[in-house]
Amino acid sequence: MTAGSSSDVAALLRRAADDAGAVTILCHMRPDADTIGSGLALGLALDGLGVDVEVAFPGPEELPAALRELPGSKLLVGPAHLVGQPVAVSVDAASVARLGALDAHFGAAEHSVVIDHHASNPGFGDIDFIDPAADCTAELVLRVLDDMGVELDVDIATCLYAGLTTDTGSFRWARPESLRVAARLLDVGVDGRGWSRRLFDTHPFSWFGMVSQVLGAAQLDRTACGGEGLVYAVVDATALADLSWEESESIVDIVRTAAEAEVAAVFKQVGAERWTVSLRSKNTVDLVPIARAHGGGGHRHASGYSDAGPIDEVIARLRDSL
Ligand SMILES: [Mn+2]
Repeated sequence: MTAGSSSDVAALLRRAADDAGAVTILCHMRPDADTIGSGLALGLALDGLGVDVEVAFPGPEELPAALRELPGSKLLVGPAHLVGQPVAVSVDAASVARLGALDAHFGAAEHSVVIDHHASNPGFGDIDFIDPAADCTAELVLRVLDDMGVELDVDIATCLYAGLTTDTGSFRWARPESLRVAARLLDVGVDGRGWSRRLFDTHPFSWFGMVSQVLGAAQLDRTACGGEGLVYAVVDATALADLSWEESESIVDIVRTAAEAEVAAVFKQVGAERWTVSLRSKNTVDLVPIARAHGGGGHRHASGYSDAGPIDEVIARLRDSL
């Protein structure tokens, strides 16, 4: 693996375009707006240059409804129909494990590229363009597109904007560069108001009942984390009922507002005794080593991992590791 720059990635993709080549773009499991937005933006740009493009994410979860409305979703291919092209690009995946079963396509490519902004990313491609100083992978894709000389259109800009606004919490923790990029994308014609509503402010009515149940049972452990406090909630299969999996993703943004706790956790049931854990911290606690200790990864103030077993044991394991 080689630490690479946006211009290294741009040169490789420019060669693919000049040779009428083919590129596979891989997004991470439990796909969010940054991985899909980054993948589709890059896919649309390459498609416009005559490259044969396929974009995919691993199952079993389906694409969140809001992301199905993104331009370029026609480029998405189900895992079973993926060809696996000579150039493979992983977007927003913090490790090869986040590609699930699609890792085989990444490993089999003649040229593999990692574009990501997770601090925990060890690098797993032939070219690793990883910048933890970026708020989102979409910004890194934009740097590649700029280096390729691609002119932004509203469809590409919309996909980038979806990743940007999601990974900055609607710009709440956006760095100056992210706001400059946002202005540029809005100038191209992105419907910022509409995408905020679709991405953050739209839920089925039954989401209210799930939130009520889950928050009503949330726990505050003031002594955890060296006295800095842990607040947590559990979204089990019963609570989620027939809601789509992505409806549980917003819970952590409510739970983390508890004034009494530095760390917030949401345990989401994904199987009989299988859980994904979302972690958030406010100031002092760096979540990267904690998530890594559980086999996961992420950012300083937002990370996650998977665990298995009875929920009481899963919670205890987290508490003991803080
Ligand atoms: Mn991201």
